[in-house]
Amino acid sequence: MSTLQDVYSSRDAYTSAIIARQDPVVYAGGGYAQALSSEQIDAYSRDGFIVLHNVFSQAEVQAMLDEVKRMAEDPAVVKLDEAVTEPGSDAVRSIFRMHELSPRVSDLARDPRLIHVARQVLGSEVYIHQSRANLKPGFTGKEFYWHSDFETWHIEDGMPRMRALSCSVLLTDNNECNGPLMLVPGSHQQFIACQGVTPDNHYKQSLKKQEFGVPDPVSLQLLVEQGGIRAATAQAGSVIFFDCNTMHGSASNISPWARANVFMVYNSIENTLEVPKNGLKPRPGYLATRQQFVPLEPLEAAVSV
Ligand code: 6CS
Ligand code: FE
Repeated sequence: MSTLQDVYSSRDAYTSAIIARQDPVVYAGGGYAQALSSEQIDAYSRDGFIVLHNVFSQAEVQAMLDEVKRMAEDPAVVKLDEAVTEPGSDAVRSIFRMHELSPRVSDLARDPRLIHVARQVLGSEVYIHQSRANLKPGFTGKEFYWHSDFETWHIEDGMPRMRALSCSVLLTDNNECNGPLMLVPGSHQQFIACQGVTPDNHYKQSLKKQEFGVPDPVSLQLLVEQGGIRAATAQAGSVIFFDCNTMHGSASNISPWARANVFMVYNSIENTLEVPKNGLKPRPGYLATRQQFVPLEPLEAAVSV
């Protein structure tokens, strides 16, 4: 194990800190693959996210939404550890490992419209670190508090560096009323080291309602004073790509309109997981791939063979 101080240490003391990012946002100058234009790459690099509108057709979205709804009602799926319920109820909040549970989502993970963006930004081949569907039903869907995904993946999963990105494929319209993803532009340039000591098996609680690995109010206020908050409202079929360290969250859904998204987390094959920090036990494989780091084959290549 390295004796060097971890540049992104967090949850090891009672103080918080703001640490400048030590990693690129776009690797290899954005030249590894051609998917986003140079203007789009610049916007992603500056803001830490980009929204691409109408990437998937209505028919594609409908098929994926039907699949997610079917799975959320299938007792054989609901009883899996992969299915996480809302705090205080049996309603399904998230289903993890979607890219292995669903052939349709397995294809989505390798879809050229997603994977080439990930390859271009991360400057290498990529694999799926985590995938999931989030369901935020009308009236009762609960919030996700502000967080940086990288903070959790670094501390709880041992992801070494900031070289991963998420994409959220919108399966319903995300409007200002149904709890859309909110992001803090520019926040990916700062790492917020969080207070508190992580309890054992923290994921059982955090995936319902996260309380450790969330920013303190002063740091959050500073990030928002610098960058503001953007609600990523867009129609079904749009995709939000965001850096692993972009501060984000979403409010509850008291509107009648359901909000459902499928998330894919791509990690660089050069950034595979090490041991978790602070002596924590590794989380289960359905939250963080650590057995096999196989580069994903884009679907077009697989089909043309
Ligand atoms: O614990 C995790 O890995 C995750 N939790 C949240 C709230 N967002 C990203 C990721 O799925
Ligand atoms: Fe997140």
